[in-house]
Amino acid sequence: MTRRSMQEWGALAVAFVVAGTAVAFTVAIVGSFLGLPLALIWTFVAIALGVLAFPIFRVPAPPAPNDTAPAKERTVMTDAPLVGIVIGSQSDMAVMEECSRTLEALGIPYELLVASAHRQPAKVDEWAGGLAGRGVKVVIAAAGKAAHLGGVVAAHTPLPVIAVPMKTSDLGGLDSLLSTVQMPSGVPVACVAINGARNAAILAAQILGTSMPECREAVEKLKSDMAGS
Ligand code: RP5
Repeated sequence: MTRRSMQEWGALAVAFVVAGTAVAFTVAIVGSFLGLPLALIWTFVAIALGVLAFPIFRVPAPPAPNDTAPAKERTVMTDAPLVGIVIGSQSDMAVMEECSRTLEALGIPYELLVASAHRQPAKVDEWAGGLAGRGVKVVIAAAGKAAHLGGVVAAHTPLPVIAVPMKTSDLGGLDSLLSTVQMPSGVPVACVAINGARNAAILAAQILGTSMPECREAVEKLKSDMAGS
């Protein structure tokens, strides 16, 4: 039963209760031959319906978004992505759209996955472990708070990983920055600025540019445009 139909049933039951009670007391007051017995029966029916209607009106509260909201699956896919972007939460999307836009402007195909290192570790492991075999060359991982996503991805792929520490409401992103940048020796993660989505895309293009002339040229044009020349 949908939430709407439950509410409709609840409204109907309450209307029935009100109408029944009104009829019962009208009959009792007018003093018809049925009188008090009918009034009592109606009152009992009204109370019973009221009790039944109560749980119908108790629509379950939606789950807290941070606890159980399912993250979206791959939200952008191309046939032959060169860059794999993973973001820890849908809430990171607004900032990371600049990363996607920059890659698009540079003509670099990418895919984007929403997956949390904490809530969906198996999904992150599987995705990261398959990237190199699918021809992806660089990974961008964006996460906030105790931001382990970049490190977890780096643990599962030989590809270079660029991390974007997300700005947070509690600590302004310093939490994300330190969690991301302080990787122990042996598992490097390149880290751009807090919310540095655009720089992550440009750095990915520069890495690609070391072996792909078209990417290097795209970066050269970007730099030239920034210089106003
Ligand atoms: C991290 O925790 C995410 O990358 C996000 O930046 C932060 C908060 O996530 P939500 O609670 O908004 O899903 O995992």
